[in-house]
Amino acid sequence: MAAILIYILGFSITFCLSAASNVYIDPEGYILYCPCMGRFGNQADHFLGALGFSKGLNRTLVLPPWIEYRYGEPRSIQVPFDTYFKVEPLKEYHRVLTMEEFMKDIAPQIWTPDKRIAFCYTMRGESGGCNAKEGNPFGPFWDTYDVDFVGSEFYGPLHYDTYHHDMSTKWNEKYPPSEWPVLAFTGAPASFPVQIENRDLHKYLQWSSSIQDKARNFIKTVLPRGGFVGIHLRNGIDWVQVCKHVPQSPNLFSAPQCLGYRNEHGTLTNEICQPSTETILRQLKRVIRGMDDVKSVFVASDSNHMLKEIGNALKRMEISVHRLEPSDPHVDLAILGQANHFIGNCVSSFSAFTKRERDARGLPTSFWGFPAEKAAVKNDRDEL
Ligand code: GFB
Repeated sequence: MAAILIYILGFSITFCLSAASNVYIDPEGYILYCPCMGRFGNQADHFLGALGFSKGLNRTLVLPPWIEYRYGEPRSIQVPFDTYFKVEPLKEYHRVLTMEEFMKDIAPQIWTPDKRIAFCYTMRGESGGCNAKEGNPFGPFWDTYDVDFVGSEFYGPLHYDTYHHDMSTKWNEKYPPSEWPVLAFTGAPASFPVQIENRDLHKYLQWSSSIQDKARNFIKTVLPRGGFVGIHLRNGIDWVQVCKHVPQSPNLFSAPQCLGYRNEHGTLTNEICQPSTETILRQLKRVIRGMDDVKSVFVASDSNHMLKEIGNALKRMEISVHRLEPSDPHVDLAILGQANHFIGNCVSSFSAFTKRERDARGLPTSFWGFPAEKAAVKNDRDEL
């Protein structure tokens, strides 16, 4: 009996620890994906979905870099995952490693160039197959790691909702890790906006020390001592285009975060998507009046911070208004996460990031233009 046990143990260890390098290879396999849709907020939504999906399939998740776009540059830039977030807290939930670690240590053992198959739901592009490297950011993403694909695999009709339909079993039956050690997806194996079951995974997503320090330093050195309200004003030209879809889209983008996934809390209005100056000032004053010891307002925006308008409106309350300069979206988010109260844009996935982070810590959030104002409006308007 003992001999059999020793034999089995010996076999498993040989299987898991590659002889060549003593690197641990997960016998349950790996999931790799390109966060090829949208900017940071979209990618964060997708990341939580991919994390839940990897847990469902019991495969190690390879943490992809964040994809960024610089004005005037034709190719995306890939920023290592751990530039913005800590890796360790994620391990409390599931097995993960960075893309850089995977390519350096694991790929040479189990994902050599001849084994690189791209996964997609169905044909992508003109020439058959997944065309995983066609276009930006697809090509630049895989090029960053010198990855080329030798084939394509269409996984439809399987999908990513591992909380229903016995989906994990179906994936593992069709793609057993022994035959398919790596599933490399052309896009995120996740839905947008984030599936409700994966929202809470945000608690494992914690800012890197460098982002955290920058946010703390700003709060300590720039904001006056006392409480502060953080607000997100999403008002650039791209957003004006997005809000044109309001009449046809009762639950546009991240709107389920306030309206509910089935619109159980209401329908989208233009004031929720692009609140008027009047709404912003009125709502901000109302929030401040309901709080103790607010000394400042921190404004994050992709375009117009409205510092003058807000400063004038709050002058009598002796509240100062601040923004971060130069602009930095991740530090903006980390500061918003620390505010005593946050007012966000319900449609924006950038705001959704902060909402989830604050929910995880039990901090309050409200949204511009939601719920629709009735009686309170008139009283407040009279005071403006
Ligand atoms: O994050 P994101 O997917 O959120 O894209 P939305 C918006 C980007 O705009 C952010 C910048 O990643 C930032 O680069 N941005 C937005 C900001 N708000 C701020 C801010 O307060 N501070 C700073 N520094 N930067 C949607 C996308 O944006 O916009 C869609 O989801 C589409 O894919 C649409 O592109 C037009 O959900 O707000």
